[in-house]
Amino acid sequence: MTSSAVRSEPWASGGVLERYADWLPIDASTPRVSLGEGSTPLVRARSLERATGADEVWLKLEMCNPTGSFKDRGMAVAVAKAIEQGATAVLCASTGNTSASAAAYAARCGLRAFVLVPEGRIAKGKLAQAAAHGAKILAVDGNFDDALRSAQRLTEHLPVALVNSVNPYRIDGQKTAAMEIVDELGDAPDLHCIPVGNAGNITAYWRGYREYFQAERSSKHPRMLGVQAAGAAPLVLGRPVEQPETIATAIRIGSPASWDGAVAARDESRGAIIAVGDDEILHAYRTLAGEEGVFCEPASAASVAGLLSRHGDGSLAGRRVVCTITGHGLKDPERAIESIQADVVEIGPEYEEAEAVIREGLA
Ligand code: AN7
Repeated sequence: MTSSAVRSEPWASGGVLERYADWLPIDASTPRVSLGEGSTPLVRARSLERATGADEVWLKLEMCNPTGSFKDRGMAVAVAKAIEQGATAVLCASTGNTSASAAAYAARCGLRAFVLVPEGRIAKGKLAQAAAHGAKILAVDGNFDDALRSAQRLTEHLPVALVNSVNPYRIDGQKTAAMEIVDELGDAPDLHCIPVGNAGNITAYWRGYREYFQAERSSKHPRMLGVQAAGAAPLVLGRPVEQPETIATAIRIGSPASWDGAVAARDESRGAIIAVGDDEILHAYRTLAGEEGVFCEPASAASVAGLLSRHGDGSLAGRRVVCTITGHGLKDPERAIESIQADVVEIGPEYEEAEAVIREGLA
């Protein structure tokens, strides 16, 4: 197969700038930046179908993007546009995944990356990614909201491109996930569940669903169910939270930048934004890993926790549901070790000891 034939296949890993070029604010002069993001798996979740009574529950595995989170879709577009506009450096504030993604795409494109992260409050895997890709890491003695405020001011004064989701190209890149879902299912789902932190992604999905509906690629809009952690739920409370707290560090955000986008997604879709407790998040986290084979990070499990909290009573008969699984469980191994009881037996090097344990396990 020639390379151009590979590129023309919708499932080939040409990335979102290739696959969704017609839907993005790009032209022939925009570099086709890609690490093969997008075209992520959409898999059925039978245990959630049983719990909710829904005809179909699908998981959109955005954790399968190249750096292990949904951020890569938007980062590919934001970095491409930054290069097109002459930038040589990118900057972001991050609870971890944005910094991992920015660092990776910057490394690939020969740009400098500066990332501001709340010190001690980002998962180790994400920090390792930013370090591995050679980003300059600014460990902020404050929370994400403080870091984002600084990041926005810094980009006003310095020749660096801001690649947080306040950058509209991030939203455009991320909306392609909703388009992929419609392309794969043949229509929009009835309900879409998604974790909400800085609120860029719910804004992006809603834009993707709307644009596809307007272009008659789908016959309906889904209701959007945004899910926040109870200790970091400004959109549920209707006001910013000064000291957000949750074990789901990715969504430990008190003052979401895309507040209006999230509210519009909620109201225009006749959906809801709800809060779930850390215990519910951890329950969903364990269920996804143990019963579906999907090891995501806690923030990602919030979408499923929200689905179960609203519809765990089996009220979704006849409906088709999609949950976005935003980030990979390997990013936060410490949380997994702390909150999932490992089934470990210590044995000597002899064959017989291993055999005895396995015989007992099979019994
Ligand atoms: C796994 O990386 O904000 O509502 O700085 O990493 O679009 O913010 C991450 C957010 C959900 C929430 N799931 O998405 C960051 C950052 C995971 C995340 C969210 C994030 P938004």
